[in-house]
Amino acid sequence: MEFNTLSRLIVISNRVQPPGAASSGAQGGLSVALAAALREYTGFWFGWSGESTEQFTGHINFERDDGVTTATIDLEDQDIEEYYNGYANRTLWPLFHDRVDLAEYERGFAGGYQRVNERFAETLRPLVEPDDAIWVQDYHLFPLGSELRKLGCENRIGLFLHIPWPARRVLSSLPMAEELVSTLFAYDVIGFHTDEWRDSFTEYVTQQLGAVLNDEGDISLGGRTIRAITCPIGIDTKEFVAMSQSETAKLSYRQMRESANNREMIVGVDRLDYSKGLEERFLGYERFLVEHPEERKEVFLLQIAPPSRETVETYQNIRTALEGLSGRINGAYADIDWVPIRYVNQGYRRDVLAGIYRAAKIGLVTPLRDGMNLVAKEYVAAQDPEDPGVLILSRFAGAAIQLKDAVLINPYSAEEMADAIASALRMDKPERIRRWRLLMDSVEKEDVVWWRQTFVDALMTDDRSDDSVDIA
Ligand code: GDG
Repeated sequence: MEFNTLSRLIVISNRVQPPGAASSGAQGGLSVALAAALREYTGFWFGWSGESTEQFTGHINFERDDGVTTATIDLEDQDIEEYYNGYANRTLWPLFHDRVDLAEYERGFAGGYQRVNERFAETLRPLVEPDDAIWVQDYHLFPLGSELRKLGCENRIGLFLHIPWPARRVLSSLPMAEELVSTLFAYDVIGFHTDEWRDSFTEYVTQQLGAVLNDEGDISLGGRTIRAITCPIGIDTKEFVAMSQSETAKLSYRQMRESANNREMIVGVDRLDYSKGLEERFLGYERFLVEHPEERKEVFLLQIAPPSRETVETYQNIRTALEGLSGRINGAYADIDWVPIRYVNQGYRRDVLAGIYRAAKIGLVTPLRDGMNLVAKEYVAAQDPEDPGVLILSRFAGAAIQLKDAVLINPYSAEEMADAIASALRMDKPERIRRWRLLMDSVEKEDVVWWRQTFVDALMTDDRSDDSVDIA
């Protein structure tokens, strides 16, 4: 089927956030990207409202906002605790980011996760028409495809995973991992940001579950054949470039430069999450200050880190650790007219952020593990083509595969980070422009529209001879 003859697209994600609110507050990368993709389709975006209810009723609240129809349901407190705070945030998220030490295995979490996926399927099923394509987002909803099949859904159903797929031995530590991963064979297409995540998935299902990889690259198990594709997400580049030239962005750029007082600014922008490598970033920057005392008052680090998942203890711990670390570094090196780290725990409007990115000589993006990382791409898109800044990027972000012309570093090495900061500050303009053009080329070509088209095309192309609908 041709992409533009698609009748409707139903996108499903854990949280649905009103797209009109995307310009303010701390939006996750996913919600911003989905709002942009959905604006061009009929269909709707289904998921949790973020609200709780005493008893789950299955009532759906439809709204139309900024060109996108949303359909949301409220969940019970117990659902939120077990499914969202529990299995999604305390089990799967740390595990899929290689933090087995932080992963919590509770049967109650797994039960709540399964129950909410069933509730999603039962509520959504009556809204699905035969020609709809269904696109499920992320690790919160792994079993949803299989639950929809049980209810007789024969539609094309795809899943996109926004986070890494872990190594087989890491995933093997999850109780019932095989059962969970088997449910993924209810999908037709599964998308990953990088070949590494896709290959890791393929290795797990072939080695652990006995699935068979055929010559075309499709994978079969239990009478179902699925396609695993690499399809890196992008940003809405045109929109972001336009936003970086808006009056608000210009004002925030000017204010930032004035407040920098002729010093160079290094910027980091991240949800406050242990996967983003913020402690290592502060330590790498401290190392730079130690090794380059002459640069001390010439530069400062602005770290914007809006709090996230605050009810989860590991997130409270990382917040406390960062407060301590930034306080210690500032205490050790600050002078009456200079503070080395400006550490800010609040979110800013996206157009304000765009101006801030543009005012920074260095974008410091150093996750320890990250499915993609959209901040790296936003930083590139916001730069002044005549005088762009330098992107320092972790090798362990999915984005490093596309953004090869950034200064790529190992975020665990404070020395490497310190060297990268020093060389970025010294980098001459022709070299900065050369690198930026190559980075921008990628950010422009593989933007969010390309991502959505690539995934939906793969979802709608059924050239496999399988028995797709015989699934329980
Ligand atoms: C997951 C994966 C993958 C941050 N602070 C503010 C703000 N943000 C926005 C950024 C960016 C987004 O949040 C963060 O995107 P990331 O890609 O870094 O990360 P996750 O939220 O972890 O998202 C990730 C992504 O899904 C998409 O597939 O890239 O690997 O973990 O857009 O700008 N936005 C505003 N104010 C802030 O202060 N408005």
